[in-house]
Amino acid sequence: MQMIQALYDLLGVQAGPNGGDLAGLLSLSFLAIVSLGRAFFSSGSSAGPKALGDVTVEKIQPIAPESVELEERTPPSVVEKGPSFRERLKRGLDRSRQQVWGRIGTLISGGKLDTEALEELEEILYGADIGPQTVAELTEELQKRAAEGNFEADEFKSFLFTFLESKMKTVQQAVSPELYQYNARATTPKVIMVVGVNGAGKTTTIGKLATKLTRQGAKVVVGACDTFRAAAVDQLQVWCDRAGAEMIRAKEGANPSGVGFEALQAAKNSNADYCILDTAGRLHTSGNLMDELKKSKAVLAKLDDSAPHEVLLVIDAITGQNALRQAEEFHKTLELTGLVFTKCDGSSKAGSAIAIVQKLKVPIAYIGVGESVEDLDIFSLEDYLGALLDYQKPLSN
Ligand SMILES: Nc1nc2c(ncn2[C@@H]2O[C@H](COP(=O)(O)OP(=O)(O)O)[C@@H](O)[C@H]2O)c(=O)[nH]1
Ligand SMILES: [Mg+2]
Repeated sequence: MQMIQALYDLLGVQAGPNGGDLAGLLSLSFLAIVSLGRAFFSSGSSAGPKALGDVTVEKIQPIAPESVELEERTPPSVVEKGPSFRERLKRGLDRSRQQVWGRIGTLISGGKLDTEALEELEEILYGADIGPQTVAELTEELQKRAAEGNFEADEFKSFLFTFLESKMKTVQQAVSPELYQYNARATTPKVIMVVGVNGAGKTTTIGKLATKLTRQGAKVVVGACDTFRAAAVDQLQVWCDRAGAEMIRAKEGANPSGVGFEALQAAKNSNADYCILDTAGRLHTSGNLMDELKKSKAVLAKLDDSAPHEVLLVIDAITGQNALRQAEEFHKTLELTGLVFTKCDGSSKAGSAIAIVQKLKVPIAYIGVGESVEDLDIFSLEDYLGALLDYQKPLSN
């Protein structure tokens, strides 16, 4: 089991509940061999940048992440030994836990919930950004449960866990496994379009995701469609160099949808497994961001009518209530397939995640708790709610 875990770690994959079975081990071994084989065979063919209209194709050879020297302004790729992902997530949710979920418990004393306590409960829950519908449902359920009596602290937490889990579980099951695990049998590139407002963490998330996928042996092409900021393209380039991903870039101010098109074309030509598109969060022209993104999305269908296969919205977890409005607007125009919550290591407003998943019926795919590759992980509902409530779900048999 230790050996399997080490292999999972090497490949940057989180071990699932069946992490110990032989089939899993064999498939991982296969991925490891494919990965090594790719690195070996690609080392001899170095192609310089190629011009493609106003789009330049930079061919970057895979390099081992640890062989890269850190530059001053480059994103961190090496994690210092420190708290685990779960611990950082728990720390990031400290404020929510103390100010919201922990306080609710103290309102129910002796298994009762009087009128005064009920009012306070509603106020706390509204401040938690979980949305009015969930507040109403939770208040009603809590009242019912408190009336039954014997509502002890541990039981209270398990009640909240079960309630919140039931609100998100079905939606969460819709996350595509190919977002985490590269499918070596796929014949066309999986196209992932990443959207979100400026500063949400799109470029960083793409860098981390590209690294996780190339570590599994996948071939990744990244399109730098945020053509409005030269610095954003350079930042992405650093990540792609590290990840061993090919990056398609254009001149500053070029048409973003054109870059997306060229990136997918390049991904198809080189039989890539993934084509990930970084997009702008704000336009430096009077144009409308949503129209631009809609166009960027539509143009991909000319090359693959099922593309993009994923449209991920990156949300800064500190955003709070405004996050739901943001998500609604992006979803209306782009039909999101997944969410990524970043900066959950800060004092995040955790409740908005619950409200967004419930309202939009779009699952959270990834969660970020820092700036390095290891700080992005698959969203686990159980871990998230466990950290939020400081509760460990009993093992089911
Ligand atoms: N603490 C923390 N910082 C993050 C996380 N994700 C991104 N960032 C930082 O947030 C800033 C904006 O990220 P960037 O990827 O450039 O955002 P973009 O404008 O959406 O592309 C950068 O300084 C990132 O290093 C995270 O999960 N935790
Ligand atoms: Mg960016």
